[in-house]
Amino acid sequence: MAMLNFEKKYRVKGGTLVGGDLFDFWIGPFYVGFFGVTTMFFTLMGTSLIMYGASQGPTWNPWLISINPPSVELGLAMAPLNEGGLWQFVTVCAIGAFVSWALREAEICRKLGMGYHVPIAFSFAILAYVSLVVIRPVLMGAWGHGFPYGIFTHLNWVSYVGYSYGNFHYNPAHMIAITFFFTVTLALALHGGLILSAVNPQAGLKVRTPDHENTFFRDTIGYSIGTLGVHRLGLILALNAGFWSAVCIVISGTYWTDSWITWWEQLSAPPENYYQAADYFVGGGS
Ligand code: 07D
Ligand code: 07D
Ligand code: U10
Repeated sequence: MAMLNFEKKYRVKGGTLVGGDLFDFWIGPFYVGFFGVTTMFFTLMGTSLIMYGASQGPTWNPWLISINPPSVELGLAMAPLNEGGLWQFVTVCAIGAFVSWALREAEICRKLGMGYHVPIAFSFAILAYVSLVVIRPVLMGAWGHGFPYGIFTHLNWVSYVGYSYGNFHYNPAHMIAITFFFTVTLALALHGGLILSAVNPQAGLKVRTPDHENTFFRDTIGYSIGTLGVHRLGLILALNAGFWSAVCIVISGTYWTDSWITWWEQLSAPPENYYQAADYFVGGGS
């Protein structure tokens, strides 16, 4: 009830980025806004195109439907509709829908007088997606390097691309990204666990304060990051997980085209003129 009263008070006009009062209204629980309309437009377009692609065969099995990018030979040209053109249109619609969604979030933040942290966070997911289907394909010179839009086919793509670079686990940015993903999971488990243990006690026990929460970690590991700090940490860990994911895929096939295993060998192997260089310095530059 409190929630509904609050909504009644805050649902007033203003704060939009585009469109003024035109779409400044709610439908049921959803705020619409200019970017709500563009979100719906791109989502409906994109979904219809995927449906059309599915209707062209060979299957209606949702696990197996796949909208494939054009062949690599086509380069960065526009493809005929049934030979990758659909994938190109779906990609435009997907980016249109994701960016619209982020901007709609930003308008809602403005209306509420809040920071832009959530849309900024979502923009890192969008960056990861755009790095897969735009940045890397453009750098490599062909839309064919994007991933296919299908549940199983996109898994095949990840596996294929992974093995194309030997062992993808040796990609240093992939290591950093995975470490952030694991760390953010650990952090959320600790945070969720700590909050529930303090503020959702068993019947008969008192709710505990942030002092208890701080003391738990000071007793355990000697330091507490604090109630605000843990949220800053969570956000920064999650943004880094997305950012380093984008990096790990963009550098594969561009900066490094060989197996990722050899990237490490190259680091430890002496350069060709290593011994000459050593002699040079030992000899005092003579
Ligand atoms: C829980 C929020 C809800 C979102 C959900 C996803 C669709 C797709 C479309 C039939 C956490 C909704 C799904 C709208 C239907 C068609 C054409 C988010 C939550 C429930 N993947 N991926 C999945 C996407 C990539 C990889 C599942 C999207 C990259 C691996 C789902 C994208 C790479 C595995 C899915 C994307 C990659 C998956 C669960 C976009 C590297 C799995 C996702 C737009 C990032 C897992 C069968 C989930 C699975 C899985 C969606 C991109 C790897 C179908 C929308 C190319 C290894 N991916 N994915 O819970 O079970 O996300 O696959 O970039 O093992 Mg994927
Ligand atoms: C791209 C999703 C963006 C989503 C958006 C929103 C909708 C709406 C609607 C629900 C980035 C979509 C919204 C559609 C839905 C409703 C209503 C998120 C994206 C904008 N890997 N690997 C990663 C691990 C191996 C390989 C990333 C682990 C193998 C390749 C991450 C392991 C080989 C690529 C990661 C492992 C391999 C990756 C993915 C373990 C295969 C990538 C997370 C334990 C043989 C990809 C940018 C991510 C990447 C990627 C983790 C193993 C290959 C760090 C833990 C060794 C080719 N891997 N991997 O990026 O970096 O999320 O993509 O073995 O391309 Mg890997
Ligand atoms: C957090 C938190 C916290 C909380 C919280 C949460 C984080 C401490 C206080 C939140 C967390 C949770 C609730 C937990 C669960 C969440 C997850 C596990 C994350 C994943 C979430 C999901 C899987 C759910 C996803 C659901 C979604 C995205 C909703 C789907 C809704 C829509 C598609 C509608 C969107 C609305 C829009 C775009 C605008 C309004 C539009 C309409 C209502 C439709 C009408 C359309 C129009 C007016 C436009 C007309 C269309 C046009 C012009 C197009 C025409 C084009 C043609 C081609 C025909 O920390 O605090 O607690 O709770």
